[in-house]
Amino acid sequence: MNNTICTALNQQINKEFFSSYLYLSMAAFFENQNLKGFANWMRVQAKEENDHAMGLYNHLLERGGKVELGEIKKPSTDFKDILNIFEETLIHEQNITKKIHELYELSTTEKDFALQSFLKWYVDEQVEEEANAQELIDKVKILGGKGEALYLLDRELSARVYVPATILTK
Ligand code: OFO
Repeated sequence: MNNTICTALNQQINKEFFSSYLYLSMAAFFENQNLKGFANWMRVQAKEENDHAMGLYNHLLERGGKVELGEIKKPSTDFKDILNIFEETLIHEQNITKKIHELYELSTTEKDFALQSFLKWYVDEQVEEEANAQELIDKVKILGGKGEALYLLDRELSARVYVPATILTK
């Protein structure tokens, strides 16, 4: 594995850990509002992000690359409301998608086809990540902050359970 790829993968590991941090921060905001279902959804999301980071970490090691963990940026703690959080989530995921696509492009220019094959999982995952955030934005908008409906959505989101990402189990 060449140095350019190694550096890029280490940077992506950092971004995935930051994603986990960001969603934990959002989970805490929900928890403080007693929105336990929303908080649960974000806690599960944070665990999945940890898996995304570990998938890249494992790939680097498997290929004889050097893992260099960097500092994790402080995530925001200033969220306005539920809608604002899911809008922030979508913007964040769109940014991650861009980074994954850049990595994919790099795997082509550097002719690292093992990395390219590995990254396909992340390309597909990002489609799901963006769709999930968009779906929650739409639902919250439809509910328009109505108490009873939000309570039901909170209940729905409390059912989300963490399942280890298949990138770690295959
Ligand atoms: Fe949310 O997909 Fe990783 O970062």
